[in-house]
Amino acid sequence: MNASGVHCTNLDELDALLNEGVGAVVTKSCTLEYRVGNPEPRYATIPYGSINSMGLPNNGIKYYIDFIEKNQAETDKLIMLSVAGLSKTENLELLAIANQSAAIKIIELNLSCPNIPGKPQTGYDFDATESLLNEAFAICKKPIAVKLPPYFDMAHFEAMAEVLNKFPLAYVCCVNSIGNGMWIDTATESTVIKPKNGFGGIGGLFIKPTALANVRMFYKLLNNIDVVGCGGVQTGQDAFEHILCGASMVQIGTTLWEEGKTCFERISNELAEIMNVKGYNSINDFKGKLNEI
Ligand code: RRO
Repeated sequence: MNASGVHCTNLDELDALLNEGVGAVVTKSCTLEYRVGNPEPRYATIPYGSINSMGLPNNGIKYYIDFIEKNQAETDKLIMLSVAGLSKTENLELLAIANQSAAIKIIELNLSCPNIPGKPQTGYDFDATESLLNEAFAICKKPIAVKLPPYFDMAHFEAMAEVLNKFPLAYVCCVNSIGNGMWIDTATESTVIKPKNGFGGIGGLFIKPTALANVRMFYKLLNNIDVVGCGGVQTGQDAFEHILCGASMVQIGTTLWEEGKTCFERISNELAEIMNVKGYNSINDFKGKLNEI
């Protein structure tokens, strides 16, 4: 599936994804109202990946609910609504609105947008995450998943997993971009994106080791919650590695942005070829079965 934020902000992009070889589609993280986002340039291609500070540009929740109401009944692909309120109150309002629509089957709650000036990521505040999820599950009776930021410390993996294990989450997606990195153009002696003085979320091959570690750790620490892998998937081999770490599904962000929607078929074919060579018939034959030497 696509990673939220890439190829899923407007109807043309969403319709195109539905017609492509994707397993599922997730919409751009939305707020209650339309947001123009941060000033451009706000995405840059860099060696081994990307840097972005889009600033949550989106068309408002109603736009995405309309898309799901129009399309979910006609497609066998699951369409997930991604929500990213700028406050707990906004998140709860978004979930309450989503709860009203019969067409919505699952919601991905984004706890990890790194690019809003002055707004820390909820996923780095364990108490705030627990409090939000407590109220979210009280308000919203639909399956809820979370998109997490990357963690870098064993104590943080354990603290977050302890919180997440208290809730019947549909899945946990690891990882959003690595927040607040920087890339510099030496020729111009300049940052490459404009918002936040050049600080932005890092994605792409750069972050595969961090993504794999997060998938692996949450796969081991979570009880009966699926892990979805995201980060650095350029090839079928990368997808294979995510699944080996424990991912049940894989999201593609930077590669989709750079290559376009044909990446799904290419990566699926490459993954199928690896499975064929290894004699695997289903991802359950190797999911989570990483050899730890
Ligand atoms: O829109 C963004 O700036 C953005 C979001 Br909401 C997110 O979750 N992750 C990201 O890298 N960019």
